[in-house]
Amino acid sequence: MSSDLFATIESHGLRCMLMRGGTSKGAYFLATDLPSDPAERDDILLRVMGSPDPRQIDGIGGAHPLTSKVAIVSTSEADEADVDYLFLQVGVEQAFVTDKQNCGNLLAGVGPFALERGLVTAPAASGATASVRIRMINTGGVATALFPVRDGHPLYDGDCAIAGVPGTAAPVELLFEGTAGSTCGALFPTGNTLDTIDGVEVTCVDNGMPVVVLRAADVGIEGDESCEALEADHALRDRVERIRLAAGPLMGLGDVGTLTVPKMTLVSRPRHGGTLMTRSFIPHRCHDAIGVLGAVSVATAVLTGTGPAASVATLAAGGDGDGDAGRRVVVEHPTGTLDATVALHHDGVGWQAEQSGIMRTARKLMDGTVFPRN
Ligand code: NQM
Repeated sequence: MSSDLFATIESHGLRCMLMRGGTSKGAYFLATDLPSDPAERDDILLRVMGSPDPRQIDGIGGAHPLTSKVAIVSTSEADEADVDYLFLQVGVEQAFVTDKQNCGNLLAGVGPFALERGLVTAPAASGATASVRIRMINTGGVATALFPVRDGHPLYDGDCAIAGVPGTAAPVELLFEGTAGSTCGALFPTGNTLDTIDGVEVTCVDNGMPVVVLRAADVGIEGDESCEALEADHALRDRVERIRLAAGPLMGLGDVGTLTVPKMTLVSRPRHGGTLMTRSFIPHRCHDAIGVLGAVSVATAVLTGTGPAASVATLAAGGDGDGDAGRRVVVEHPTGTLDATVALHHDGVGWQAEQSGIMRTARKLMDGTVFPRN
């Protein structure tokens, strides 16, 4: 028996805002506009996005994992947050909707969306900055989004450029707390900063996103190949997937065959003056850039000073953003660089990650009613 809301959506459509969040794009909904039953909700979302279909031709999905994403936002009951954000990855070719990972890129749109929908208010003064505390439901942890507002509304235009997005837009600063062990329960879920899987040295790390970091050279590539070339290399993809499937149980994730985590990041020496070069499989398509929390996790691996990431990194000595807010790691990726600031220290017993920060932009693309296909 379907809920009344389900029936109403079938006949009248569903209120939806399409936003670019960082280098991803997704459909943003108020939780109250969607059925509370996850099976009903997922059924609607698959039909909204047009999945399963490699082109998502009969829906609003963009035919790639980075553009087949959903953010569900509601007022938070938690003292430490203003709003709750649930991220859902919607399969493109396969009919799945999963909450087993977070997305720091779509997160960039959550503060502006919450303001657009009246879940939070912002200072009216021109030149003011809104601050929205966002509880990340998928993983725990709180992100604070800081973005400019005008007359109490989000300001989308600005002069902040991020790699992977043409032009410039208003900055959205994201500050993270409590992301260590977000999905795996521990920052270094195997208990080590260096393991060997299938003969390859890896660091398994989860500072907001479970990631397996390995040296590109150890799987026979340079590390700066194009995504097209990497996706066409089936032997490489099989090798990387074998390592991923073996890493899953070691990271406390169990059988990850049908999960979108852990992500796989192949690292090599920096080519453009950054800290290190990356190519990320998320987990089967190659990322045009790198995920936000994925980058925070890779930066965390760098800062331990051990393992594949540290072995290829050129980290500016001392001074490079060092301080309470953390250390800056410039992560090179296929379309540019992403700066992640991570505060990490070893307390004599283990590594502790306190906070991290990253700069994104976001933009409202469309606000209206979406009609799920039949
Ligand atoms: O790691 C892609 C993205 C992401 C996730 C993915 C992300 C993050 O770029 O926080 O942003 O790894 O699936 O949107």
